[in-house]
Amino acid sequence: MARLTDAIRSPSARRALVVFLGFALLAEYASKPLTLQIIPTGPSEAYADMAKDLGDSPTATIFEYPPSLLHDPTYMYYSTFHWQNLVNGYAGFFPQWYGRLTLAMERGTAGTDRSFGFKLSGDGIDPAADRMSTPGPTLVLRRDEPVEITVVNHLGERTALHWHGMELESIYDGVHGWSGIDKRLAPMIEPDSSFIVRFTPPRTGTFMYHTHVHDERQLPLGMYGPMIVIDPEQRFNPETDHVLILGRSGVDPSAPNVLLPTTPVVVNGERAPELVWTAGTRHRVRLINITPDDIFSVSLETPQGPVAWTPITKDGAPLPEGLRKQTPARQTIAVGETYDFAVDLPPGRRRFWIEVRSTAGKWEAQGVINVR
Ligand SMILES: [Cu+2]
Repeated sequence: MARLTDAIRSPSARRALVVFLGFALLAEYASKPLTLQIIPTGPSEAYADMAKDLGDSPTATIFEYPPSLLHDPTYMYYSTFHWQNLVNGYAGFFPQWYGRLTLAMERGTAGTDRSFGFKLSGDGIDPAADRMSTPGPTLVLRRDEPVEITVVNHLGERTALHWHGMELESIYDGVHGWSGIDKRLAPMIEPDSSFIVRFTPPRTGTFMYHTHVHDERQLPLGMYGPMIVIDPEQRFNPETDHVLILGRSGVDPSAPNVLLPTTPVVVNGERAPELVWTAGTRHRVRLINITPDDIFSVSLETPQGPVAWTPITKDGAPLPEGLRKQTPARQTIAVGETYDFAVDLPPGRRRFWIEVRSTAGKWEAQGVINVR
Protein backbone atom coordinates (compact mmCIF):
# COMPACT_ATOMS: atom_id res chain seq x y z
CA MET A 1 0.00 0.00 0.00
CA ALA A 2 1.32 3.42 -0.94
CA ARG A 3 0.06 6.61 0.63
CA LEU A 4 0.29 10.26 -0.30
CA THR A 5 -0.12 12.01 2.98
CA ASP A 6 0.85 15.43 1.71
CA ALA A 7 -1.85 17.58 0.30
CA ILE A 8 -1.50 18.41 -3.36
CA ARG A 9 -0.58 21.98 -2.60
CA SER A 10 1.90 23.00 -5.24
CA PRO A 11 2.44 22.48 -8.95
CA SER A 12 5.58 20.48 -8.25
CA ALA A 13 3.62 18.23 -5.89
CA ARG A 14 1.08 17.73 -8.65
CA ARG A 15 3.82 16.85 -11.09
CA ALA A 16 5.23 14.41 -8.58
CA LEU A 17 1.76 12.92 -8.27
CA VAL A 18 1.55 12.38 -12.02
CA VAL A 19 4.83 10.54 -12.02
CA PHE A 20 3.98 8.65 -8.85
CA LEU A 21 0.68 7.46 -10.22
CA GLY A 22 2.33 6.49 -13.48
CA PHE A 23 4.57 4.18 -11.51
CA ALA A 24 1.60 3.17 -9.41
CA LEU A 25 -0.05 1.95 -12.59
CA LEU A 26 3.03 -0.08 -13.39
CA ALA A 27 2.83 -1.57 -9.90
CA GLU A 28 -0.78 -2.43 -10.62
CA TYR A 29 0.29 -3.93 -13.93
CA ALA A 30 2.54 -6.17 -11.91
CA SER A 31 -0.65 -7.24 -10.04
CA LYS A 32 0.16 -5.62 -6.71
CA PRO A 33 -2.88 -4.13 -4.96
CA LEU A 34 -2.45 -0.43 -4.42
CA THR A 35 -4.30 2.24 -2.47
CA LEU A 36 -3.72 5.97 -2.67
CA GLN A 37 -4.65 8.59 -0.18
CA ILE A 38 -5.33 11.97 -1.72
CA ILE A 39 -6.18 15.05 0.31
CA PRO A 40 -7.26 17.92 -1.94
CA THR A 41 -6.73 21.50 -0.86
CA GLY A 42 -7.14 24.51 -3.04
CA PRO A 43 -9.10 27.60 -3.82
CA SER A 44 -11.26 26.57 -6.74
CA GLU A 45 -14.96 25.84 -6.47
CA ALA A 46 -14.61 22.46 -8.17
CA TYR A 47 -11.84 21.61 -5.78
CA ALA A 48 -14.06 22.36 -2.81
CA ASP A 49 -16.68 20.03 -4.30
CA MET A 50 -14.10 17.28 -4.60
CA ALA A 51 -12.95 17.79 -1.02
CA LYS A 52 -16.56 17.51 0.09
CA ASP A 53 -16.95 14.31 -1.94
CA LEU A 54 -13.91 12.77 -0.32
CA GLY A 55 -15.31 13.35 3.17
CA ASP A 56 -13.57 11.53 5.98
CA SER A 57 -12.07 8.75 3.92
CA PRO A 58 -9.99 10.31 1.18
CA THR A 59 -8.85 6.99 -0.17
CA ALA A 60 -8.71 6.14 -3.81
CA THR A 61 -7.95 2.77 -5.30
CA ILE A 62 -6.03 2.40 -8.52
CA PHE A 63 -7.84 0.24 -11.01
CA GLU A 64 -6.36 -2.39 -13.23
CA TYR A 65 -5.64 -1.06 -16.68
CA PRO A 66 -5.11 -3.03 -19.86
CA PRO A 67 -1.37 -3.39 -20.59
CA SER A 68 -1.90 -1.74 -24.01
CA LEU A 69 -2.42 1.60 -22.25
CA LEU A 70 0.80 1.54 -20.35
CA HIS A 71 2.96 3.00 -23.08
CA ASP A 72 4.69 5.32 -20.70
CA PRO A 73 4.61 5.46 -16.92
CA THR A 74 4.23 9.25 -16.88
CA TYR A 75 1.15 9.25 -19.08
CA MET A 76 -1.64 9.55 -16.65
CA TYR A 77 -2.86 9.54 -13.20
CA TYR A 78 -5.99 7.77 -12.39
CA SER A 79 -7.98 7.81 -9.23
CA THR A 80 -11.49 6.96 -8.18
CA PHE A 81 -12.35 8.88 -5.01
CA HIS A 82 -15.92 7.78 -4.49
CA TRP A 83 -16.50 8.82 -8.07
CA GLN A 84 -15.28 5.73 -9.82
CA ASN A 85 -13.06 6.25 -12.79
CA LEU A 86 -12.12 9.91 -12.53
CA VAL A 87 -9.26 10.52 -14.90
CA ASN A 88 -7.43 13.78 -14.55
CA GLY A 89 -5.15 13.56 -17.48
CA TYR A 90 -1.62 12.83 -18.53
CA ALA A 91 1.26 14.42 -20.35
CA GLY A 92 1.99 12.68 -23.65
CA PHE A 93 2.30 13.15 -27.40
CA PHE A 94 0.06 15.65 -29.18
CA PRO A 95 -0.84 15.21 -32.83
CA GLN A 96 -1.06 18.17 -35.17
CA TRP A 97 -4.33 17.46 -36.94
CA TYR A 98 -7.77 17.60 -35.38
CA GLY A 99 -11.35 16.94 -36.37
CA ARG A 100 -13.19 20.02 -35.13
CA LEU A 101 -16.39 20.16 -33.12
CA THR A 102 -18.16 22.91 -31.23
CA LEU A 103 -20.13 22.01 -28.14
CA ALA A 104 -22.19 24.99 -27.03
CA MET A 105 -23.78 24.96 -23.59
CA GLU A 106 -27.12 26.70 -23.86
CA ARG A 107 -29.75 28.02 -21.55
CA GLY A 108 -33.30 26.95 -22.36
CA THR A 109 -36.62 28.46 -21.46
CA ALA A 110 -36.65 29.74 -17.92
CA GLY A 111 -38.98 27.88 -15.59
CA THR A 112 -38.69 24.54 -17.37
CA ASP A 113 -37.59 21.43 -15.55
CA ARG A 114 -34.21 21.29 -17.20
CA SER A 115 -33.16 24.64 -18.47
CA PHE A 116 -29.62 23.81 -19.66
CA GLY A 117 -28.55 21.80 -22.67
CA PHE A 118 -25.97 21.42 -25.46
CA LYS A 119 -25.77 22.16 -29.16
CA LEU A 120 -23.23 20.22 -31.20
CA SER A 121 -21.86 21.35 -34.56
CA GLY A 122 -18.76 20.75 -36.66
CA ASP A 123 -17.03 18.08 -38.76
CA GLY A 124 -19.38 15.26 -39.72
CA ILE A 125 -22.35 16.73 -37.82
CA ASP A 126 -25.53 17.32 -39.79
CA PRO A 127 -26.20 21.10 -39.61
CA ALA A 128 -29.91 20.26 -39.29
CA ALA A 129 -29.08 18.73 -35.89
CA ASP A 130 -28.33 22.22 -34.57
CA ARG A 131 -30.74 22.24 -31.68
CA MET A 132 -30.42 22.13 -27.94
CA SER A 133 -30.45 18.70 -26.36
CA THR A 134 -30.74 17.79 -22.67
CA PRO A 135 -28.79 15.80 -21.69
CA GLY A 136 -26.13 16.54 -24.31
CA PRO A 137 -25.88 14.67 -27.62
CA THR A 138 -23.85 11.47 -27.85
CA LEU A 139 -20.35 12.40 -29.00
CA VAL A 140 -19.14 9.60 -31.27
CA LEU A 141 -15.34 9.75 -31.54
CA ARG A 142 -12.88 7.41 -33.22
CA ARG A 143 -9.98 5.76 -31.51
CA ASP A 144 -6.58 7.29 -32.37
CA GLU A 145 -8.23 10.17 -34.25
CA PRO A 146 -7.46 13.58 -32.72
CA VAL A 147 -10.41 15.78 -31.92
CA GLU A 148 -10.62 19.47 -31.06
CA ILE A 149 -13.75 20.55 -29.21
CA THR A 150 -14.55 24.21 -28.66
CA VAL A 151 -16.65 24.41 -25.51
CA VAL A 152 -18.77 27.55 -25.55
CA ASN A 153 -20.55 28.80 -22.44
CA HIS A 154 -23.95 30.42 -23.05
CA LEU A 155 -25.32 29.43 -19.64
CA GLY A 156 -25.14 32.85 -18.05
CA GLU A 157 -23.05 31.35 -15.24
CA ARG A 158 -19.55 29.93 -14.86
CA THR A 159 -18.87 26.32 -15.71
CA ALA A 160 -16.22 23.80 -16.77
CA LEU A 161 -16.52 20.51 -18.63
CA HIS A 162 -14.88 17.24 -17.62
CA TRP A 163 -14.24 14.36 -20.08
CA HIS A 164 -14.95 11.51 -17.76
CA GLY A 165 -12.87 8.37 -18.17
CA MET A 166 -10.91 9.74 -21.13
CA GLU A 167 -7.11 9.81 -21.06
CA LEU A 168 -6.16 13.30 -22.15
CA GLU A 169 -3.71 16.04 -21.30
CA SER A 170 -4.58 17.21 -17.83
CA ILE A 171 -5.27 20.88 -18.61
CA TYR A 172 -8.20 19.95 -20.84
CA ASP A 173 -9.90 17.84 -18.22
CA GLY A 174 -12.15 20.46 -16.74
CA VAL A 175 -11.33 20.65 -13.05
CA HIS A 176 -10.63 24.36 -13.15
CA GLY A 177 -7.68 25.59 -11.15
CA TRP A 178 -6.51 22.00 -10.64
CA SER A 179 -6.31 20.10 -13.95
CA GLY A 180 -2.99 20.93 -15.58
CA ILE A 181 0.58 21.41 -14.48
CA ASP A 182 2.49 24.38 -13.06
CA LYS A 183 0.90 27.66 -14.15
CA ARG A 184 -0.94 26.06 -17.05
CA LEU A 185 -4.16 25.09 -15.29
CA ALA A 186 -7.67 24.47 -16.57
CA PRO A 187 -9.65 27.73 -16.49
CA MET A 188 -13.17 28.32 -15.33
CA ILE A 189 -15.22 28.98 -18.47
CA GLU A 190 -16.84 32.33 -17.84
CA PRO A 191 -20.24 33.25 -19.35
CA ASP A 192 -19.96 34.04 -23.08
CA SER A 193 -16.42 32.72 -23.32
CA SER A 194 -15.05 29.43 -24.60
CA PHE A 195 -12.27 26.90 -24.06
CA ILE A 196 -10.68 24.67 -26.70
CA VAL A 197 -10.07 21.06 -25.69
CA ARG A 198 -7.81 18.72 -27.67
CA PHE A 199 -7.35 15.02 -27.23
CA THR A 200 -6.95 11.71 -29.03
CA PRO A 201 -9.05 8.88 -27.60
CA PRO A 202 -6.65 5.97 -27.02
CA ARG A 203 -9.28 3.25 -26.60
CA THR A 204 -12.82 2.37 -27.57
CA GLY A 205 -15.64 2.31 -25.05
CA THR A 206 -18.24 4.32 -23.19
CA PHE A 207 -17.46 7.60 -21.44
CA MET A 208 -19.26 10.84 -20.59
CA TYR A 209 -18.78 14.56 -20.38
CA HIS A 210 -20.21 16.59 -17.54
CA THR A 211 -19.95 19.86 -15.65
CA HIS A 212 -17.40 20.01 -12.89
CA VAL A 213 -18.83 23.13 -11.26
CA HIS A 214 -21.69 23.14 -8.73
CA ASP A 215 -22.64 19.53 -9.46
CA GLU A 216 -25.82 19.64 -7.40
CA ARG A 217 -27.19 22.45 -9.54
CA GLN A 218 -25.63 22.08 -12.99
CA LEU A 219 -25.88 18.28 -13.32
CA PRO A 220 -29.67 18.12 -12.73
CA LEU A 221 -30.06 21.07 -15.07
CA GLY A 222 -28.69 18.79 -17.78
CA MET A 223 -24.96 19.55 -18.00
CA TYR A 224 -23.89 16.04 -18.99
CA GLY A 225 -23.91 13.77 -22.00
CA PRO A 226 -22.59 10.44 -23.33
CA MET A 227 -19.30 10.12 -25.20
CA ILE A 228 -18.43 6.91 -27.01
CA VAL A 229 -15.30 5.89 -28.85
CA ILE A 230 -15.44 3.39 -31.70
CA ASP A 231 -12.81 1.69 -33.83
CA PRO A 232 -11.90 3.83 -36.88
CA GLU A 233 -13.03 1.06 -39.24
CA GLN A 234 -16.33 0.65 -37.38
CA ARG A 235 -19.52 2.57 -38.14
CA PHE A 236 -21.75 3.67 -35.28
CA ASN A 237 -25.17 2.11 -35.73
CA PRO A 238 -27.83 3.77 -33.53
CA GLU A 239 -30.27 0.95 -34.42
CA THR A 240 -28.27 -1.57 -32.42
CA ASP A 241 -26.06 0.63 -30.22
CA HIS A 242 -27.93 2.22 -27.31
CA VAL A 243 -26.91 4.59 -24.56
CA LEU A 244 -28.89 4.49 -21.30
CA ILE A 245 -27.62 7.46 -19.32
CA LEU A 246 -29.00 7.95 -15.81
CA GLY A 247 -29.24 11.38 -14.26
CA ARG A 248 -31.40 13.53 -12.04
CA SER A 249 -33.55 16.20 -13.57
CA GLY A 250 -34.50 19.70 -12.55
CA VAL A 251 -33.88 22.06 -9.67
CA ASP A 252 -36.36 23.51 -7.22
CA PRO A 253 -36.71 27.30 -7.71
CA SER A 254 -36.75 27.71 -3.93
CA ALA A 255 -33.36 25.95 -3.62
CA PRO A 256 -31.75 26.15 -7.07
CA ASN A 257 -28.26 25.21 -5.90
CA VAL A 258 -29.10 22.14 -3.86
CA LEU A 259 -30.01 18.64 -4.95
CA LEU A 260 -33.26 17.58 -3.29
CA PRO A 261 -34.03 13.91 -2.59
CA THR A 262 -37.25 14.41 -4.55
CA THR A 263 -35.44 15.41 -7.77
CA PRO A 264 -36.61 12.82 -10.32
CA VAL A 265 -34.31 10.20 -11.80
CA VAL A 266 -34.28 10.21 -15.60
CA VAL A 267 -33.06 7.81 -18.29
CA ASN A 268 -31.78 9.64 -21.39
CA GLY A 269 -33.38 12.76 -19.93
CA GLU A 270 -36.84 11.14 -19.76
CA ARG A 271 -38.79 9.97 -16.77
CA ALA A 272 -40.39 7.14 -18.80
CA PRO A 273 -38.53 6.72 -22.09
CA GLU A 274 -40.03 4.50 -24.78
CA LEU A 275 -37.50 2.84 -27.08
CA VAL A 276 -37.78 0.63 -30.15
CA TRP A 277 -35.18 -2.07 -30.74
CA THR A 278 -34.90 -4.39 -33.74
CA ALA A 279 -35.72 -8.07 -33.22
CA GLY A 280 -33.42 -10.90 -34.34
CA THR A 281 -30.08 -9.18 -33.84
CA ARG A 282 -27.36 -8.32 -31.32
CA HIS A 283 -27.60 -5.01 -29.48
CA ARG A 284 -25.06 -3.12 -27.40
CA VAL A 285 -26.27 -1.36 -24.25
CA ARG A 286 -24.10 1.36 -22.76
CA LEU A 287 -25.12 2.04 -19.18
CA ILE A 288 -23.93 5.33 -17.62
CA ASN A 289 -24.66 6.84 -14.20
CA ILE A 290 -24.03 10.59 -13.97
CA THR A 291 -26.40 11.54 -11.19
CA PRO A 292 -24.79 13.77 -8.55
CA ASP A 293 -24.88 11.11 -5.85
CA ASP A 294 -26.75 7.85 -6.50
CA ILE A 295 -26.03 4.16 -6.65
CA PHE A 296 -28.66 2.27 -8.62
CA SER A 297 -29.70 -1.22 -9.44
CA VAL A 298 -30.61 -1.28 -13.15
CA SER A 299 -32.28 -4.22 -14.84
CA LEU A 300 -33.96 -5.20 -18.11
CA GLU A 301 -37.13 -6.92 -16.90
CA THR A 302 -39.88 -9.07 -18.31
CA PRO A 303 -42.82 -10.44 -16.29
CA GLN A 304 -40.85 -13.72 -16.17
CA GLY A 305 -37.69 -12.08 -14.80
CA PRO A 306 -34.74 -10.25 -16.35
CA VAL A 307 -33.56 -10.89 -19.91
CA ALA A 308 -29.97 -12.13 -20.39
CA TRP A 309 -27.00 -9.96 -21.31
CA THR A 310 -23.25 -10.40 -21.61
CA PRO A 311 -20.84 -7.85 -20.07
CA ILE A 312 -18.33 -6.49 -22.60
CA THR A 313 -16.53 -3.51 -21.06
CA LYS A 314 -16.36 -1.61 -17.78
CA ASP A 315 -15.45 2.12 -17.81
CA GLY A 316 -14.20 1.72 -21.37
CA ALA A 317 -11.82 -1.13 -20.51
CA PRO A 318 -12.58 -4.45 -22.28
CA LEU A 319 -13.34 -7.26 -19.86
CA PRO A 320 -11.21 -10.39 -19.95
CA GLU A 321 -12.82 -13.37 -21.68
CA GLY A 322 -13.48 -15.08 -18.35
CA LEU A 323 -15.84 -12.29 -17.27
CA ARG A 324 -17.80 -12.20 -20.53
CA LYS A 325 -20.42 -14.67 -19.38
CA GLN A 326 -24.10 -14.38 -20.11
CA THR A 327 -25.98 -13.40 -16.97
CA PRO A 328 -29.42 -12.04 -15.91
CA ALA A 329 -29.61 -8.35 -16.90
CA ARG A 330 -29.17 -6.69 -13.51
CA GLN A 331 -26.33 -4.30 -12.64
CA THR A 332 -25.45 -2.12 -9.70
CA ILE A 333 -23.97 1.14 -10.97
CA ALA A 334 -22.41 3.99 -8.98
CA VAL A 335 -21.86 7.60 -10.03
CA GLY A 336 -19.38 7.91 -12.86
CA GLU A 337 -19.37 4.24 -13.81
CA THR A 338 -20.08 2.89 -17.28
CA TYR A 339 -20.90 -0.70 -18.28
CA ASP A 340 -21.38 -2.10 -21.78
CA PHE A 341 -23.41 -5.24 -22.40
CA ALA A 342 -24.37 -7.31 -25.43
CA VAL A 343 -28.02 -8.33 -25.65
CA ASP A 344 -29.01 -10.96 -28.25
CA LEU A 345 -32.64 -10.61 -29.23
CA PRO A 346 -34.40 -13.52 -30.93
CA PRO A 347 -36.76 -12.82 -33.85
CA GLY A 348 -40.30 -11.82 -32.95
CA ARG A 349 -42.04 -9.00 -31.17
CA ARG A 350 -41.70 -8.62 -27.45
CA ARG A 351 -41.50 -5.95 -24.84
CA PHE A 352 -39.39 -5.47 -21.76
CA TRP A 353 -38.63 -2.75 -19.25
CA ILE A 354 -35.61 -0.80 -18.09
CA GLU A 355 -36.07 -0.62 -14.36
CA VAL A 356 -34.03 1.70 -12.15
CA ARG A 357 -34.15 1.19 -8.39
CA SER A 358 -32.15 2.45 -5.47
CA THR A 359 -29.93 -0.17 -3.86
CA ALA A 360 -32.56 -0.34 -1.10
CA GLY A 361 -35.08 -1.43 -3.75
CA LYS A 362 -36.99 1.86 -4.08
CA TRP A 363 -38.44 2.34 -7.56
CA GLU A 364 -36.84 5.37 -9.27
CA ALA A 365 -37.56 5.25 -13.01
CA GLN A 366 -38.79 2.89 -15.69
CA GLY A 367 -38.59 2.82 -19.47
CA VAL A 368 -40.16 0.55 -22.08
CA ILE A 369 -38.28 -1.26 -24.84
CA ASN A 370 -40.51 -2.39 -27.70
CA VAL A 371 -38.83 -5.07 -29.79
CA ARG A 372 -40.09 -5.29 -33.39
CU1 LIG B 1 -16.58 12.68 -14.00
